[in-house]
Amino acid sequence: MSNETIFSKIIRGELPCDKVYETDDVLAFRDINPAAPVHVLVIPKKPIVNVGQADEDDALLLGTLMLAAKEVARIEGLEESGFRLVVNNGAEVGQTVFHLHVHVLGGRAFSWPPG
Ligand code: DGP
Repeated sequence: MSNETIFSKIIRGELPCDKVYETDDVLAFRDINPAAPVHVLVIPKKPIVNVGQADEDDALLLGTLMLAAKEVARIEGLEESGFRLVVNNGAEVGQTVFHLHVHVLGGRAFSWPPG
């Protein structure tokens, strides 16, 4: 199954993004429709659909994604105030782009449980 999404175009530089952080393996950029004062998406450059479709071979990359999210939080000055990481897995829970991404959210108070 092809996993060409809008994020593929962003990774290839065919669509612009407001980049926050990049390595050989991951890219982080601001969400186009921010849900908080800080709302950054961290994605693997490998086109994994979501966590549910990741496999054992992706273990290192999944860890790298979490550490990249932590680095984004540091860059955005969220270490003291805290931040929330969200990973939607499937359309039923709100996934709209089928390329794995970690939402890094911060800069306001959050309630629990999420909606
Ligand atoms: P999700 O609902 O978890 O699949 O989140 C997808 C997010 O991607 C959503 O918050 C909006 C964001 N998004 C969709 N298209 C674009 C785009 O072209 N550029 C940027 N920066 N963000 C996008």
